[in-house]
Amino acid sequence: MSFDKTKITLPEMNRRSFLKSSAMLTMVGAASGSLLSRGAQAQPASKLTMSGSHWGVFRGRVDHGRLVEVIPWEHDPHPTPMLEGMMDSIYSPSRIKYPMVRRAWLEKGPGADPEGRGTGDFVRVSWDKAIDLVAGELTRVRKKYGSNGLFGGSYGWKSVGKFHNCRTLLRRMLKTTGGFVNSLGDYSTGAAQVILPHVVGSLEVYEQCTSWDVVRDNTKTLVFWGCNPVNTDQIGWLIADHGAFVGLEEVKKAGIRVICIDPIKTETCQYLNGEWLAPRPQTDVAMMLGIAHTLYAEKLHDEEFLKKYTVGFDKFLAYLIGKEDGTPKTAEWASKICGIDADIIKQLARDFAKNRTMIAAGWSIQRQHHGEQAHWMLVTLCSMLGQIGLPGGGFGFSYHYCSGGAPTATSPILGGITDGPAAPVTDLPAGCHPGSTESACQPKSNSIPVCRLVEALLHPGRTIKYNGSDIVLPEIHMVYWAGGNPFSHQQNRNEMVEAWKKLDTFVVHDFQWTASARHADIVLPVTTSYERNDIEQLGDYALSHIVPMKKLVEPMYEARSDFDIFSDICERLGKRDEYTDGMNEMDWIKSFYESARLESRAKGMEMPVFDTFWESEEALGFPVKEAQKQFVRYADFREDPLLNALGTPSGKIEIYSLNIEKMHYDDCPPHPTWMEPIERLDGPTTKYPLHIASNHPIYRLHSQLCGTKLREKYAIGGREPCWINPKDAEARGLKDGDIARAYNDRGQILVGIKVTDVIRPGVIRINEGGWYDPVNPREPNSLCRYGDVNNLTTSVSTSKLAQANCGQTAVVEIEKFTGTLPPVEVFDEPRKAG
Ligand code: PGD
Ligand code: PGD
Repeated sequence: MSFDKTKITLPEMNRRSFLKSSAMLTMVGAASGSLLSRGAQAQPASKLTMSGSHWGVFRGRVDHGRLVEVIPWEHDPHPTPMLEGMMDSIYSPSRIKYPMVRRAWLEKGPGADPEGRGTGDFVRVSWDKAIDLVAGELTRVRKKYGSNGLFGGSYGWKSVGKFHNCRTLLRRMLKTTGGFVNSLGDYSTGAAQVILPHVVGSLEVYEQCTSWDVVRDNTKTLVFWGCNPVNTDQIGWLIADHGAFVGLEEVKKAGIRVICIDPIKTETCQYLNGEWLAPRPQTDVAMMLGIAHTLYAEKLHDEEFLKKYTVGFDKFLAYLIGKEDGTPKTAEWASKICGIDADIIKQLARDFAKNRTMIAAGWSIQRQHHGEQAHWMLVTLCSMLGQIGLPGGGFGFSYHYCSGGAPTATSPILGGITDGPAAPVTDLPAGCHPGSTESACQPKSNSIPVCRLVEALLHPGRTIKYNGSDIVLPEIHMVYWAGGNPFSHQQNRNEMVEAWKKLDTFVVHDFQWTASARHADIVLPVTTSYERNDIEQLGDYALSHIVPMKKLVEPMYEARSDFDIFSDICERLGKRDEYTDGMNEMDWIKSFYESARLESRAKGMEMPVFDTFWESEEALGFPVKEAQKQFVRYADFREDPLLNALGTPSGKIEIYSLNIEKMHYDDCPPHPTWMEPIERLDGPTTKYPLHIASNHPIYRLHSQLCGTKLREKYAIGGREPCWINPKDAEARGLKDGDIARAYNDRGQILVGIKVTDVIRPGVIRINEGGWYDPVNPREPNSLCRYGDVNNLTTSVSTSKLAQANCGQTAVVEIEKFTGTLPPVEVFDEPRKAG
């Protein structure tokens, strides 16, 4: 090789297999023993092809054109069992085979029989016809309603790969051919990513954390606050590196004290033998205030830190001690709300202050009504503790996501396909001409907060507040989705189904018959990433390798890549060359690699030429510097707060925000505040007795893989599982394996019962991502047979500040299902597809 092996390495061709262990690497195994895989078996080195996924790097064994084996990469410290499901996603019966159009739409035109969406009455059409229909409808809608009539925000996940990035490819097509309405923010951190720039001057939720090595060597108390990395670090937005599992193992070996604050005794808590504290869900801000009050009352807070690195503590203090509203936020006050004993709250304050404490927070605590307050209050609490910027102290908001805390390698950033040049101006105000520089003639930003699409469909023209600005919700007639599954991720399914009836046309690209595809008018079958070539980096934070993602098998049935489909649509609209830049799949992949090669040269490293890399069947590794292993978040700010000022107006941590004060929002005051959510367990106005924790699933990435054999590992009676505490189960006459109906005013679903004492009384767990399967789609509030939890959640937004989703806000009742069990149908092709 012509490159410096000491700096960049293609690992030795040592193809050991973890296949045997892959199936056994269950979460249960993780909870009881080592998280790292060992004892790999030797495998023959032939016919294996490398690729990558949200679940890790792997090699696929192909026999007579069929993928028969998936072997986790030998350098993966903790392969996930989800890789098994990945293989099945190619061959599962839920695969979309051909372009399909809803019969009423095809025969009677856009908007016909909107109640028929989801009934499965599809007609197969040729690709030519499908492309004509989509191109024609884009033209019709834009001509009649302008680009504001077309929503292309297409929020959601996709597959890994820098080229076949379907959401970006969709936006590129929509931009190239005219304008469209886009989306703002995301469902993961919708509230935190809007509030934290006001508080610490950056999104923070996606920033690197203090490294696991530093935690191991310095932290005395490690708190997982609504945070379950053993589950959620199984996946990556890029290819998962699983570096967090190495960190967790080190923490365990070091014997660090671990406290888990969570209504569920999580896999992380069990693995690390943590102390489990189970507050009422949605009451974390009150509990944090109780700790903060104790710190202040017992003079344990760090005045020096507050003075030097923060602004607004005095105003917050008036609230904390009750000067502002007459209610001191004592541990006793907090205890009544959160259900944790006041003495425990006080002891937490003392322990946190006296020991080096790292608080690792997950994101469920902000996916709730008034979710902005949780992370703001957590930063405030850590500011009072004064350990931010010290080794092993402060907070970390991404330890549970894509292995935050795994040290970052010195590697080039691998570029990817972009959404192209700025959108042509199609909706100019009257009297303006294209290219005008007058401010009144600038195109309006037509983006809406990501979870407000349903509100826009139901209330076009309504003005909503958003982070200091006003947004007029557009009148949308056509929705286009490629990547993401809105009939899984959006809250209040029945409201959404009603809203969708307002649409003329809904187009979906996917490779499986998700509920979104079933509710579409035009469904286009795409390839999985195992049926095409691509390239990707390993580890969102680690960025340790560049991985060749080589095609394993030919496309199934008539599936085509999103890129090819969009290229054809652009051709119909006279824009093919602008869209493709005259390049094909391999040209693009090579161009990304070559740019990275140039960048790496500037960093003093020499990557091999593309062909060598591509043919090597190996991931290209980059070095990790010692400084990265010793990374401490906010150390530079602590060292010199003037030189390394934060991106806030004051350059400091803002415990009180003048910018938020100016917004005058009644649901987001200018300092962290406890506010009752619209509903919660034992809340003052709550109608139903059980809270649902709609956590992220152990064996799925949201709804991805739900349509595969992996379901056999967790489904109960063929339904999505529902964890329930023995006390709550007994009170309702429920036992393991029963099928039950969970319901509230918004919807009803069937679930399979799992009785377990790792969940707090009063709370049930039904994971998000179960496929929506209404018994009769034409009937309002139809029973969902499989168990899509978003039938039960509320679509209210967090506040006027972030307008984010509240997936974790829902209370329900549950009862044994005694009727005739309707069969689950959602995992097969729609009934009348053909
Ligand atoms: P996924 O199941 O990942 O869910 O919602 P999201 O919509 O992201 O959907 C990805 C879809 O893209 C799948 O249908 C997959 O088949 C498809 N896909 C994959 N690769 C390709 C490709 O190459 N081309 C095309 N065209 N399609 C492809 C997730 C969202 O749910 C998120 S991120 C969060 S954090 C929220 N979490 C919760 C929650 O905690 N609680 C509740 N109640 N609700 C939530 N909803 C949110
Ligand atoms: P959740 O599972 O929703 O994960 O990361 P996030 O941290 O949001 O919640 C984490 C923990 O919070 C759970 O143990 C839950 O019991 C607890 N919890 C729920 N409500 C409360 C509460 O009110 N208070 C407290 N203290 N705890 C509470 C999600 C992240 O995971 C995201 S956004 C994505 S997109 C990825 N999704 C997946 C996935 O779908 N599947 C897996 N296996 N891994 C993922 N990783 C990522």
